[in-house]
Amino acid sequence: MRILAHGDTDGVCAAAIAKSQFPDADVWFTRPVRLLRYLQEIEPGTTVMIFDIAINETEKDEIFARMRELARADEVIYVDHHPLPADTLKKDIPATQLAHEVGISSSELTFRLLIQDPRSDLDRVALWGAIADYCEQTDFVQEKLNKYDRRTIYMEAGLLSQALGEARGDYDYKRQVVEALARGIPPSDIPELPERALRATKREWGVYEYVKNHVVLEGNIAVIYNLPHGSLGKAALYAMGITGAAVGMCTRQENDEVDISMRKRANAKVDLNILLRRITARLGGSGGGHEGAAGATIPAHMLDTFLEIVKREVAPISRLSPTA
Ligand SMILES: [Mn+2]
Repeated sequence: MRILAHGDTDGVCAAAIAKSQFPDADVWFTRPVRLLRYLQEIEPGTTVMIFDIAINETEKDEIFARMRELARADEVIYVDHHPLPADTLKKDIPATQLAHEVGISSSELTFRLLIQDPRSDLDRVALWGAIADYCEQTDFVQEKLNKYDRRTIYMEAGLLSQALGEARGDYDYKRQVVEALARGIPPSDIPELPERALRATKREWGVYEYVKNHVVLEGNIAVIYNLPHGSLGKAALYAMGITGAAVGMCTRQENDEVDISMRKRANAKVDLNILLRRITARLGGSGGGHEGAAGATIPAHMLDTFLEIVKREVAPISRLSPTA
C-alpha cells in the first residue's frame, strides 16, 4: 500500500487519517509536477492513495492512463480539492474511490471518505488540515469545532502548520508527524514539534518586517522580489495585507528558474489558479493551485513578461488605503 500526499499540512493530515486505517501503508510526499513519475514507479497490484495533489494539465492523459492501469489491478483512491484541469469532469478520473470538491480541505474529504466511526477523534486531524488550508467555512468544520474548544484546536493547528512549514523538505520528519497524528497524538505532544513551530513563527515575523521594508507596488500588485529566506506564500500574503493591493506576489530565483507565489483578496476579480495555469502554458514552467492562492515556476528570463501579463489580467479595483 502506498500513500502519495502533498507535503503541506493539509496533505500531511489527510495522509495521517488514511494511515490510521492502513497502518502498513508507506507514505511518500510529492507534488503535481511529479505525480506521474511517482505513479509510474508503483507496481500494479499495489493499493494507491493520493491526497491533495492536483492533476497537472499537461500530463493529464498520461496520469489518467497510469491510474487506469493501477485501478485494474487494485484500489486507487484519489482525494483532492484543487480545481480540475479545463474540460475535465470528476467522472474522468479513473479512481476506484474518489472525493473531489473545491472549497473543502483534502483532510475533511479524507475523513468523510475513510472514517466510518462518527465518534472518532481523528476529526481533530481533519480540522487541523482544514484550518491550515483556510477551508473552515464548511458545515463539517463548523460542527466539529463545537465538539472541542476551538481555541485549543486553533493552537494545535497553528503549531502543526508552522512546524511543517519549517520542515519543508524534511520528509523523514513529516513521516514521523503522519505516524504520530495517525495514532491520535496531538501536535503539542509530538517530539520537537512545538520547538520547530516557535522557531518558524519567530522567523515569520522577520519575514513580515522584511516585507514591510521591501514591498514594491506594480499597479494593483504588491511584489516582493527574491525573498532571501522564508515562505513565499506568507510573504505574498503580507505584501498584500501591508499595502492594501488586490494581489500579493513573491518571487525567489534559483539558478535559471523563478519560483513565484501569489495571493489575492477575496473580492479581487481574478482566478489565480486559472491565470497561472494559462500563463505557464504560454511561457513554459508549471503553475496553478487555488483561486485565491497559487504558485508557479517559470524560466528566470520570463519574469518581466510574466509580471506584465499578470498586471494586465488583474482587473482594476480600487486599492484599500495603505496602513503605513
Ligand atoms: Mn490542500
